[in-house]
Amino acid sequence: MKHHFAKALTFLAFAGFLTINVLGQEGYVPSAENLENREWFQDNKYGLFVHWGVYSIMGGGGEQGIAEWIMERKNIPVAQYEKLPGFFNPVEFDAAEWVSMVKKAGMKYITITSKHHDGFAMYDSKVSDYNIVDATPYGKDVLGLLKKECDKQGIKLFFYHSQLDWHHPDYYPIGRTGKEIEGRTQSGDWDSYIEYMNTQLSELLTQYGDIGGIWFDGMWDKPDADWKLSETYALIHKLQPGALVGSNHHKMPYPGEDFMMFERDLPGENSMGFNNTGISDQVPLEMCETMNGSWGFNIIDQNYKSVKKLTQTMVRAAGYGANFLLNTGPMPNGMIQPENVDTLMAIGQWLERHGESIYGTRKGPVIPQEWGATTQKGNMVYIHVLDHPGGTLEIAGYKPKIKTAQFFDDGSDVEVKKTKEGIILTLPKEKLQDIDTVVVLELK
Ligand code: H79
Repeated sequence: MKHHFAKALTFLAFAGFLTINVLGQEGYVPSAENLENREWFQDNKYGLFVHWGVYSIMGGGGEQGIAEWIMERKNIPVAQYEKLPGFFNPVEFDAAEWVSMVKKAGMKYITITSKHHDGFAMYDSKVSDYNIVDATPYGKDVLGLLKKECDKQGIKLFFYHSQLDWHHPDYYPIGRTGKEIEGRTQSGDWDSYIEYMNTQLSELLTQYGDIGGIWFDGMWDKPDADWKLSETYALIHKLQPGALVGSNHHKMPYPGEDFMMFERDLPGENSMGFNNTGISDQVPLEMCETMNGSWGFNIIDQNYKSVKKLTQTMVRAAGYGANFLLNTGPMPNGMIQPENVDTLMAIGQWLERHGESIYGTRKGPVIPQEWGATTQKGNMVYIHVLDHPGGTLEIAGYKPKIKTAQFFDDGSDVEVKKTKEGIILTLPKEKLQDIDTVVVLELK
């Protein structure tokens, strides 16, 4: 009996130990500035995700579905991959042009890779020479240049930072990916790796002024490792209490995290198969999506999603109260793929006209349905009809007290009938818009 009891105690102590180590910042209380930034984040809704690194040179190696993962997917030996920085010379990179494009697109922030899984730092890092300033002929700190321009044009900058690292000698034991890459470390000190990562994060949080936040990815590579999240998150919140921390670990947010993200997936829809943990109602949400099938530059991937599809996804995300972080993989010369620029400009035009129904809103009273989604701002409700043949649209379970109901595009009245179940809108075919027929309800 005693023996069992002791065993149980040991187990409990061990479980507690694990919990403490796996979870983030226990007892985390976000600063006032942090809470303000969460509101800013939710009000501003739309950002540009940028996957740019030395992998961009390879352009996926002529294969669909490969870009920033090429080191792993093609098992390029570490010593050979290390040659890539020597070829990285994005002479056409123009931060002002990028940020102007972002502004015209109606985007309000940029989230760019400071380091992806390949371990290469795209900024001036002092703790390792494996970075754009020390290891490339270009020699300039592109993140620094971008930040200056973002400040000038009023765009927030976030950093995507990979916890997974196929290059660092102390990333040991190695995780579930990159097992076949020749030349990866055979031994190493995990604590030193965490320290290295924290030092790089300190650099990112002290070298560039106020940043929007850190977008972590890759923890899933070693689900059972001691990531010491508490330490990392406390460090970030100490250096910049306003910076938002998020992690793409496909779990409910840990304490210390300030937003929750969904990769290529509307919140709760789990179309990727790994976002199955539910939706937090504690922190802001964000969905990220690719314009074709790749994050980093892929030279053959022409599988572009239409402007209509992407805009509708943004609207549906807003209907869940989630931001939309739309990705581009800049080319190795530093320019944004022209096809992507065209798409961004077209979505920007839609937003210029319809932004009122997206910016500053929160999720609406009716969760997204086949036919569309709803958003809300004060006593204004925006019903976004995305997929409907016209005629009557019944919204069951919603019984608003309506003052006025109008089509957003021409201000004409919308016929609304109240029923026992909810409301029925009449949508004449000639009023339907190709992308989104917005009906605005002013509530009493
Ligand atoms: O940066 C982009 C991608 O490179 C990165 N996240 C986006 C934003 C990304 N890495 N992996 N994935 C996306 C999907 C891969 C998932 C897998 Fe696994 C990793 C499959 C097996 C290991 C995680 C763990 C999902 C399933 C198990």
